[in-house]
Amino acid sequence: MDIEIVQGDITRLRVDAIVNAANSSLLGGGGVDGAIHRAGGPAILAACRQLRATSLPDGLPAGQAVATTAGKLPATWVIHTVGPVYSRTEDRSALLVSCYRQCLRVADELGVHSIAFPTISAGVYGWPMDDATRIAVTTLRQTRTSVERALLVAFSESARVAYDKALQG
Ligand code: AR6
Repeated sequence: MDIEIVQGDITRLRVDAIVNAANSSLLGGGGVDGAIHRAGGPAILAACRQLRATSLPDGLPAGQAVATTAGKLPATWVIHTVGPVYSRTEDRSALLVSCYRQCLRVADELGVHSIAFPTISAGVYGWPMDDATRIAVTTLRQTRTSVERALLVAFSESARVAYDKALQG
């Protein structure tokens, strides 16, 4: 899989799937989650509500992933995942690794060729940017998948620098 860093707004990307850093409720929030629902329109929330009413009555656990329509977005799919909240006392990195792996598993099931990831857990959930980007790059490199192209979306200059460093490591 080819891994590229791109700077900007994930909602603008014309790829087969974009990943949402959601919360377990799947019913929206701030950060990239808010941006995706705003730009994609009500079809995404309707699909999330449908999932909650059927297969996910208790919500989506951290480390798991599930796909919905991307509504009005240029992408075809939104793959929702729930990152772990960062803890200074407990190592939750296995859950963050799982987010990337599960997103690629869902992408494979959908026949996705290109996917874009935000820096899962690095916003509201408090994960240090250097570590979050290192885990993203390492996990994508180590996961076997049919996806051909993964974009890592840097939403800030500091994220771009961190990704560049992680890619060189
Ligand atoms: N495009 C790309 N990246 C973005 C965008 C965007 N439009 N907007 C923000 N980011 P966060 P989390 C970056 O907080 O830490 C929500 O309320 C942002 O700069 O969106 O996993 C959910 O509902 C950061 O680097 O997700 C959950 O409750 C990265 O995306 C909670 O936040 C992730 O930041 C999840 O927290």
